[in-house]
Amino acid sequence: MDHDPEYEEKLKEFEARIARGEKIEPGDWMPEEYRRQLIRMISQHAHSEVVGMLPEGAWITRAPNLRRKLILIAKVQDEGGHGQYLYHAAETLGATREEMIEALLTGRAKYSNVFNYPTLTWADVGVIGWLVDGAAIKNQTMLARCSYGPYSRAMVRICAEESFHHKQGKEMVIQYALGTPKQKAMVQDAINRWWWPALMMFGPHDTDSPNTPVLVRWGIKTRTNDELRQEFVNEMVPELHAVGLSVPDPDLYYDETTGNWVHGEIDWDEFWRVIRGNGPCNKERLAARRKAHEDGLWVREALEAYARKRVAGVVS
Ligand code: BYC
Repeated sequence: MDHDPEYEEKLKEFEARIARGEKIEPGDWMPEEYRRQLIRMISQHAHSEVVGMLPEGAWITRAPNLRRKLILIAKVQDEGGHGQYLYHAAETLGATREEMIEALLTGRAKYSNVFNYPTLTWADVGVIGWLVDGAAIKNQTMLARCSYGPYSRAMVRICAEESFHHKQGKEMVIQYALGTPKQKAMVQDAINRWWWPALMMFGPHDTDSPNTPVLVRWGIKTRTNDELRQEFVNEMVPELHAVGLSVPDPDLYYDETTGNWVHGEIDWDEFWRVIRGNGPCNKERLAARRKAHEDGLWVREALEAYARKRVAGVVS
């Protein structure tokens, strides 16, 4: 394929379009590897949204007041909606919903490492909003400018909703950090447990990231894993310090020459263990998704029956 002149010509034009900042749309010519990479990334992203509903969803019935409960219900519902936009974006590339869901439910597909940890206290809900959604927004703001039209447009809408999630989490964390000693201890404990998984969300270091070069070449990623992680750490550390919270990293220091907060070593063994299915909650998360899928069978069957009747002209 590399030496096929016709392919080379198409590839050149495709890359020129990306260089001009044009969006690639579903029917347009694209290299198979571009399609494969996008299906991989978008479907994993969709799975992350629907699995990501579970850790916070567990606290809906235990929210401390009606205002917090309403916010949390809206947030969890938004994540389900994000999953929908993303599955649709992947479908425009030829992936079917059935095969994507099957890959998730059988444990073949990856989804974000961060959702395989338990939510032990109410403060986790605030910390997920501030740290986890904060990390997600960093990455997704970049993806809103990606070269594939349907993914980039889905991201614009998702980022708008995520920024609400981020703000409600930040408001909650600040309130508890400045609250009673018990509230402050609870929120610090949540920061201590979520800090490292949030840093891992950006993916392995650039030197260990096999997909980054091709994703950057074709404008899917415009920043690398390490660049985004550094930007996140630089923003988060002063904000946490400002409200009297600490970062659970004894090696963290401020480098005057680069202006960066330099973090200590990430436990990559833990990262690989979690994303290969052996984190603290992987089995529980997949069991919950399987149950939801089975419980929803009657809805899918009813919709199919209705669609058949419409085609037959029995209902309008
Ligand atoms: N978790 O070559 P690399 C949310 C995998 S949800 C799991 O650097 P890439 C929210 C990676 O897939 C937001 N796996 O990969 C929802 C690859 O394996 P494969 C989720 C990870 O793609 C509910 C291998 O490691 N956001 O906001 O260049 C409630 C090597 O990595 C992770 C997205 O999904 C990880 N963290 O870069 C609250 C954004 N990192 O596939 C909030 C879209 C790496 O080759 N995705 N791996 O077998 C991306 O931007 C990129 O895929 C990543 C990784 C930056 C995550």
